[in-house]
Amino acid sequence: MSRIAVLVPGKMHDRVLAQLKDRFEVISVQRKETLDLDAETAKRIRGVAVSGAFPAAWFEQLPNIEIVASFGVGYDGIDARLAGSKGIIVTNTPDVLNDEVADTAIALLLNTVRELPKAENWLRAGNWKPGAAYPLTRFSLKGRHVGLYGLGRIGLEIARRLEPFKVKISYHTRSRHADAPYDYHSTLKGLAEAVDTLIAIVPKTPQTHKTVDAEVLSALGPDGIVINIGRGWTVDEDALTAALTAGTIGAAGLDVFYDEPHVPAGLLAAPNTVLVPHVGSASIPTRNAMADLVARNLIAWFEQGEPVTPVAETPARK
Ligand code: A2R
Repeated sequence: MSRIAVLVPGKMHDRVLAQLKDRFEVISVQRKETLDLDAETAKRIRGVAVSGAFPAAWFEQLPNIEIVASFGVGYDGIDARLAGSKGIIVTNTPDVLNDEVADTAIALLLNTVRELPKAENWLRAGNWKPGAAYPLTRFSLKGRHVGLYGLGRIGLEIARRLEPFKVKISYHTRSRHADAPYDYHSTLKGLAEAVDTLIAIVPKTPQTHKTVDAEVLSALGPDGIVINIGRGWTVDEDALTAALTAGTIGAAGLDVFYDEPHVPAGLLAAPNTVLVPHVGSASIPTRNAMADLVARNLIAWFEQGEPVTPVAETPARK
């Protein structure tokens, strides 16, 4: 019996490939707007494992796909509604990365507040000599009021980790989360007015585009700190650069950028920034867990007829 054909466009975690190769015929192709596939091969493909975007044109090229298993929790690169309308399942990798991303968020926050990367550079540059000390940091986490923009799976883990730091915690989401013991604000501007530290952990959607804008930044105030661990799409980078440069806010820690891997020169030059290259979930154990979930989704679909973690916009079964 011939094996089910699963397409892998572009780069994919080795652990996904190894598990898929055990059970399926894996067809790897380069990631291009139009995939390099003859019509016969394209017709045989029933599943896809992808990391990053899945352009809408690929749906046209692959008439018999049943499932697109995406590596990562955000699936903004896939038109899930379109997939759903075609009866195609999209899966992502939620939960298995919550702890890692939340840990990274706390590290980014502390590094931004206490300037540890700068202090280390200072030491490595040979500045630590008798009588010389790294300057006291302007900010402390003590007494801060942290606002979470997003209180989903990851946001909640960040909030829980913040509790022992004895900071006040508030949040903004579209709807109040009744079981969350934090102050709710129905607008992002209202949250920014109430807090001095904003952590963004929302998905990339039309509604979240550049919502951390000049107005929100100015509401945070001159001692304000912005941390973004969700998507670069959410922050107006020009407004952030201007606010940091003018001292409208105090500091920013960013893991994600609008047009990765491009980091705007203005942000690189701006004072008081900690900039890291989208490493929120990027540890070997967590990426392994994400890889296993990608593979499990495809295997569960083809062997049991039910994926493990389908996204809300697409069917959970055919
Ligand atoms: O709005 P709600 O109550 O559904 O809360 C969700 C919130 N959210 C928003 N908040 C305000 N305005 C919006 N337009 C808006 N859209 C969504 O973001 C919820 O609290 C949170 C998303 O939570 P989850 O869906 O559980 O996502 P998770 O796993 O925490 O990951 C968040 C994002 C991913 O989509 C990736 O882009 C990134 O983190 O790695």
